[in-house]
Amino acid sequence: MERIYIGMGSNLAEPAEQLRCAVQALAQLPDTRLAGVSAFYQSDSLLPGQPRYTNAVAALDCRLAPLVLLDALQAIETGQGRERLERWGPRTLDLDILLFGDRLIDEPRLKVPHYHMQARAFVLYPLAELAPADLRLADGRLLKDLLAACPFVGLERLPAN
Ligand code: PH2
Ligand code: MG
Ligand code: MG
Repeated sequence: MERIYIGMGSNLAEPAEQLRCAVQALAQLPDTRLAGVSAFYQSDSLLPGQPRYTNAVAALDCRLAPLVLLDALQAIETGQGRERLERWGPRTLDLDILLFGDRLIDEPRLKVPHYHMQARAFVLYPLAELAPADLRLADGRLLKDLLAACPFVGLERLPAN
């Protein structure tokens, strides 16, 4: 079993409901145990002119190979109405593999640790709720150093999932 952290985001069609539905789907993946879900957080989109996002992180203990998991996540996104019209367009559901055990993955379809996660408060703060305080990414960076460099700005932690 490897510990995997999934970043979840939605800014269309009842985002919090989309995330709750995605959590149910993650819990049903084969060879996978859902180990935790962070609080939900709202923030403005990184791209102006889009609805606000709701984001969270899920922890999985999983035996699937990385690209098999990626296929399964894309199937969940598609099942929840994700349309791939433009890069960074608004979406009903985005499921990103943030960390995959202690693996560094550099495949055309999948880079892990997830690119840009170090600069995204809506990824780091929910991740920090689930990950051990001394978590070190496969590339050597410490989560607590990333958090220290990424202020908790523009994030609204919602009271309940
Ligand atoms: N995802 C994007 C673009 N902008 N903004 C927020 N707040 N949350 C996201 O998940 C997000 C975004 C593309 O993946
Ligand atoms: Mg994303
Ligand atoms: Mg994505």
